Amino acid sequence: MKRILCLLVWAAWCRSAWVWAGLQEGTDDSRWVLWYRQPAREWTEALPVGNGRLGAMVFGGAPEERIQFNEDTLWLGEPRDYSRPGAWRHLETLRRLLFEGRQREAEGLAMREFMSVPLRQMPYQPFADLMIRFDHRETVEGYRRELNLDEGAVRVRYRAGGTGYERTVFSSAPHQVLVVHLQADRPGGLSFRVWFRCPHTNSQARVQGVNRLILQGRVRNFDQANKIEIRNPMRFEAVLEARARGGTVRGEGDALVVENADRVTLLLAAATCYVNFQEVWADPGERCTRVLEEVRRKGFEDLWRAHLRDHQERFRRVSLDLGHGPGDELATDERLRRARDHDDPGLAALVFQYGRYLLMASSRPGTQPANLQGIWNESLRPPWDSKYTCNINVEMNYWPAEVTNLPECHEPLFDALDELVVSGRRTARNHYNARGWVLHHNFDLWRGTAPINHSDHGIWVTGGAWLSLHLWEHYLFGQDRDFLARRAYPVMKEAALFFVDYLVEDPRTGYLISGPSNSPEHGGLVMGPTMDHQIIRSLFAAVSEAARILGTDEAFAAELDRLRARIAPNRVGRLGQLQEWLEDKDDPNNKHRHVSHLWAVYPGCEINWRTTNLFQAARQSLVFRGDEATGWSMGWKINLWARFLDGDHAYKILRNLLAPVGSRADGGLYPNLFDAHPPFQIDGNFGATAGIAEMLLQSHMRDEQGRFILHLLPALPSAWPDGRVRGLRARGGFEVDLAWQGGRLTEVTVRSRPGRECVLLYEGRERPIQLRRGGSLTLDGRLERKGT
Ligand code: FUC
Repeated sequence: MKRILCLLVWAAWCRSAWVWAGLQEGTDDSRWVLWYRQPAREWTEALPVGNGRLGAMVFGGAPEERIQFNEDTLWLGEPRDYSRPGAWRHLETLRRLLFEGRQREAEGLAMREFMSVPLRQMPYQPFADLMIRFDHRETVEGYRRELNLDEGAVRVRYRAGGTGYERTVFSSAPHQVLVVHLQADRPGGLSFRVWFRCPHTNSQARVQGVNRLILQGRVRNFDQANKIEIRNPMRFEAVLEARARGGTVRGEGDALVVENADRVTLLLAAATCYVNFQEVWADPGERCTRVLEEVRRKGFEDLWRAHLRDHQERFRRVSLDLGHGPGDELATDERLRRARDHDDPGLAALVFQYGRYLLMASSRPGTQPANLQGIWNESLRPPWDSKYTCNINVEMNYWPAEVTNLPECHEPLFDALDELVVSGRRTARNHYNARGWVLHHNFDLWRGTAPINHSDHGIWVTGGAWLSLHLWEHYLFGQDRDFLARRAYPVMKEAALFFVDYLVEDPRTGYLISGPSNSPEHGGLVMGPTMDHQIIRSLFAAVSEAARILGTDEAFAAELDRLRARIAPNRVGRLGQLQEWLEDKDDPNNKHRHVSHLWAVYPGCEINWRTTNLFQAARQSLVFRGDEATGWSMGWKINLWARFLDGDHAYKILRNLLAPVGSRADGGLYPNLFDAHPPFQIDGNFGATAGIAEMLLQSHMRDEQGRFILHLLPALPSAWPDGRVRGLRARGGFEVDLAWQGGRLTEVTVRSRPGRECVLLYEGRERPIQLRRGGSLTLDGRLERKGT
């Protein structure tokens, strides 16, 4: 009898704990869930969690779980300068050869004398897998695996041998640990073995005390070509602590064995010796111990609550409803397959929020920026080394940051810029004998800025200029003058200074042009690619405006204005297209994935609906490039069609993206909704999120008085007749909520933190509004005050 009573009490407790962990504090909205009826077999089916620094892919297996984890500073290599002293002596010859039309010779000379030392940068590395083997049977029932975006947690539930099991996994930003919480619905029902599986040969795991596992290692940098081991100071360590309620925990070999526990919390700390791009002296073991010491008195509930608070404060800033349909009821992989042939507005909204989730999980203040795979990587040789490619990719990662209300997630990029300035000054001096700083088309953990890989695409000079404009955008959205003065302006100014020294007069036209450079990855080394000129003009304009706002550098700003007017302008070519190069040689049948010369339409804005001819020509260029594309290229095209105010065309590209990999275009989504280049590359996810925002709200234009124009529903596709969005940000320091029905705006609310004027624009109707500091205003679809 007593036993039965005990069991009843236990069952009641368990139920409340169950509900508590799963639902109570959780989502107000079950739509933000990716879910599946089976564990992941492939890495691209596993579900990502991350706190910006420590990321994991949860496979959700039963009876064996694999949690593959990463730490964002575990890379090959060591601090070094990649620039080539004396390279600048060849600059004039390179230019002369290119002016004479001798591209091959120029590329050959550049390969010999002008490239980075060494030629390639270093790859990002996986850390290890946390393996858990349960002692229950192979066959399970009622299996469900989910990633709840609103909670920032993966949950797995099933029954085996009459017992219900649940595990919850999240990566805590406030406490810097990965938390794996396991429970069974039967007292003492939890028995398992947990161990590390590490892909690095130079690593060992051991048990420490009664409930800790330690993994220590060093990455190996083996030069395959020359068959030599390269010096490698990068050390790493992970510590796993098991806290069990009921039952026992003991070490056995290099594993921990848990027997007959009621519930268990596994805490994983992981770190490397990386301090910054020039120093690698930290003690990773000490870092892990400190993290675990800080959570010594915290129970699972404390960690969960702190995580939820931190996560939801950010995630819930924006909500989106694009309508509903049968897809809403399906498991995510089934839903994706259905989306190949059917509209699924709920899936579009889910992918939008997933991009925001992935940004929060891979880029938080104090971490490394999101790389080509965010922070998630299982390979020792990841595609393109999972570095930071700057001729579109790393920028696209940050396109959603401002507009989808996660501006602090932009910060890791700004920290990286501070380091890139140091390295980029050396490259500016050694390669161009120029002042300021320059970044070519890639950087890595060691902040390499010199031209890498091959002279036909590596010598592209506007990476730093483009990234500097991210600082400016952060200012435009947030209106934080202090940020502009302290962080943005110094970096932007020096980026511009480089081009003051670098730009060269075109002997044929007399314009100032960029070169040697290239239109990213298209057409080889040239003088005067259009994209460079667009970026440099935008940078000069931004620096000059910033100088005026800050009341500084008057002469320098005037010089930039003068030079800016002399840079080769955008040109319309023989086919009515926007020329990608100085020469009118665009091939209308070329479907190249890069659409670099359209930079001025998006993310730039010098070509816009006011510059009618160029706008039309840019549109024609995009038509020539076509709708088929891979991951990030689709992301870019969605934004471009949104800027061309063509919602249905933007939606057409989005539809190609919202389908299983390879089914509608080269790209598409994996079952876990990771975007495929292919293979997985995270930029496409971020491009899609930004693109959906750009379809609903644009704020890149200003009126004659300099007031930002908030263009409402500028590219709403007919596939989303009814919907609402809350919390998008607009330039000028505004936040916007929109509602629409039957394809028409029904309500708009605008809030202003700093208190500013702006102009609302909807279907040709303009309405200036003035908001007080912290004020808000709600208008109807005719832009009249509600109720009047
Ligand atoms: C750019 C692209 C490639 C790839 C690489 C990481 O260079 O042209 O397609 O995305 O980045």
